Amino acid sequence: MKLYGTAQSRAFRSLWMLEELGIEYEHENTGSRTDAKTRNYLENINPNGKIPALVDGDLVLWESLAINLYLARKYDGGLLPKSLDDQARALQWSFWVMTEIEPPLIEVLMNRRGLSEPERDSAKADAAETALAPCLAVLDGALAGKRNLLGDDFSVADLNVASVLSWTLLGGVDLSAVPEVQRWLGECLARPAAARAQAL
Ligand SMILES: N[C@@H](CCC(=O)N[C@@H](CS)C(=O)NCC(=O)O)C(=O)O
Repeated sequence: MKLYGTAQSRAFRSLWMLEELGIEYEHENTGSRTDAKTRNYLENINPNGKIPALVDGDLVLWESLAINLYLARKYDGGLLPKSLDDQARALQWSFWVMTEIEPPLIEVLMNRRGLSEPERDSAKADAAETALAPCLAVLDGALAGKRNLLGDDFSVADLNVASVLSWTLLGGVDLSAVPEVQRWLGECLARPAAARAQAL
């Protein structure tokens, strides 16, 4: 099994999952700008020219959170919820974080850190942070009275949502209005597997 993508990218999400599962894998430290644009990578790994990508036997898979859902299902590390209802909720939260949270969060991150200083627009970053607030409030409500998203146990739902939300720390998003999110995100990112993935 091989995972393509540097940990300083969305590949962190899948590296975190692999580290949680404790399975053997090869890490190809592919960067997004050049390595993911080679003819070989485009033809054989990911035609989108993006990272991460996973090769597991005959399966070549891209999209970070899809990779994680696959890994949780294939390798029993206890991260796939047991019931069909909770598996559906894991899908729901994964699609939600990609569609509702990631776009405004990228806007914050790019305009506070990613772009060169002259290109950054603090008004755009602030507007995107404002747009995030109702979504974060939804997450805060879902976490109230629960240790994790689907109950007591940490699952792929938590990993997928927290790995995207880890960018709130990089982007300086104020989480003080959503204390449950702050608590839960801190606990998720303090897991040894997350720290190992970050250090890769
Ligand atoms: N939705 C994809 C996005 C992948 C993605 O955009 N990865 C970035 C690195 S964080 C990339 O490879 N960018 C290269 C490019 O856009 O040319 C996923 O979550 O896997």
